[in-house]
Amino acid sequence: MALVCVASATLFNVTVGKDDALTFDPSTLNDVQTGDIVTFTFASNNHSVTQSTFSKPCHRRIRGADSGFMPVDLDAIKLPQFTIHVDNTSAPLWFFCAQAGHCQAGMVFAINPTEDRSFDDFLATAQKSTLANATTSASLSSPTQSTSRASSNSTERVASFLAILFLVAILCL
Ligand SMILES: [Cu+2]
Repeated sequence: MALVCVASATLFNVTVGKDDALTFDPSTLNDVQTGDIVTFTFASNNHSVTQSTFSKPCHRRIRGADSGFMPVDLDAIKLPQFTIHVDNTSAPLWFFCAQAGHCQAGMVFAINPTEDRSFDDFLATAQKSTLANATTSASLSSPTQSTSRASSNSTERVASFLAILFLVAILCL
């Protein structure tokens, strides 16, 4: 019963650094619903998937999701993965690779971009970002952002997983 309900979450797959390129493939996901799950597979190099904001594509978002760097051995048999449980889709979610220069090279990713806040605009802002700011850690200057966040650390991931289970339990009753 519970398993049937869990299966209603949609699973999305994104490849990071496919064919040694500085890309997320695909670079956008649309129609992602709360409760859906996005799994990033790191295919090359040493990338990250790090949550940012629309206006600052190459800055880590405070308390945003962050895989950290995911180095991939040249002869890797099992590629590293990072999973995000999307727990709020009231606004688009924005991400970049935190490796120096990669964001500026266009290594950015979006969930549910809109016409107003499009992937193309996000990408253009990323490409104009100054490199010096690429790895700036959280400055506590803008706590007023809306809280449309994907989960961040493992504790929060567990928490949102439990939240999903809880929702599923309610839906199944
Ligand atoms: Cu990268």
